[in-house]
Amino acid sequence: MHPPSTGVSKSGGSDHAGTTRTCPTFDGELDALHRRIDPDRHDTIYVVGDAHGCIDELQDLLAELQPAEDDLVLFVGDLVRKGPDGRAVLDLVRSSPNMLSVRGNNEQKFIDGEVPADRFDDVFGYLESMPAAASFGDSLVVHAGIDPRRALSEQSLHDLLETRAVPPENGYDGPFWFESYEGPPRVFFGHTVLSEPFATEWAVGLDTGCVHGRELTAYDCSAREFVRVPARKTYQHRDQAEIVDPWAWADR
Ligand SMILES: [Mn+2]
Repeated sequence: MHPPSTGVSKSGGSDHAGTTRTCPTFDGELDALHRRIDPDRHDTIYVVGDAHGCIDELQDLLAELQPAEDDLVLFVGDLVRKGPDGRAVLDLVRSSPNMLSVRGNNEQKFIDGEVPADRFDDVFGYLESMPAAASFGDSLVVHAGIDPRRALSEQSLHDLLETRAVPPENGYDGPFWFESYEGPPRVFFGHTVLSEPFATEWAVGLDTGCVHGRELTAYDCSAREFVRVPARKTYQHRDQAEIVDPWAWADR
């Protein structure tokens, strides 16, 4: 039997979205790339998984969420690449006062000049301004995850953008970082394509492979539930071996 895929376990107990108990803190370069959000400034915070240019599905999701001006729509990054119109997704986020995204490994590829970013030349400054982490209360939003073997203060930018399985291997065979991670903080993440979203006391996985013809998912931190919209089409094929059942490890 799988645990329920929505909400916080009873043992979680606390109000993760609204109560400031522990402020996640980083050191070094990540300290400057950490955006602290005052949850009291927002009515509801929604955290959204990897959009990868799926602007139509993002509009569908926003139509479901109906975010107000005093809500915050917070993205786990990878707004761009793979899908139909990354520029449209980035433009929507950067022009909306109630939206913010941490950077994903795909934004970082632009920043590092690893891939051509011709259509993003004029917004390069915005890409560089994207934080690597955002936090509210004792919740933390990063693109990929954190290395559970080390303290938050010992994470690198690479850790936050690329972690999937616990090193030395970092592929789709696991063991995944969220199997052994115990917070605080509770970490919201994307990057690893999941067969369904999942929430445990310490991790909330939101990349449900929209660009691969699956779903775009948000977590409503007030209602403590997922909001999911289907992809309109498959923009990029993905092998089943690279889609993780987030609960498989719980049965091991
Ligand atoms: Mn991604």
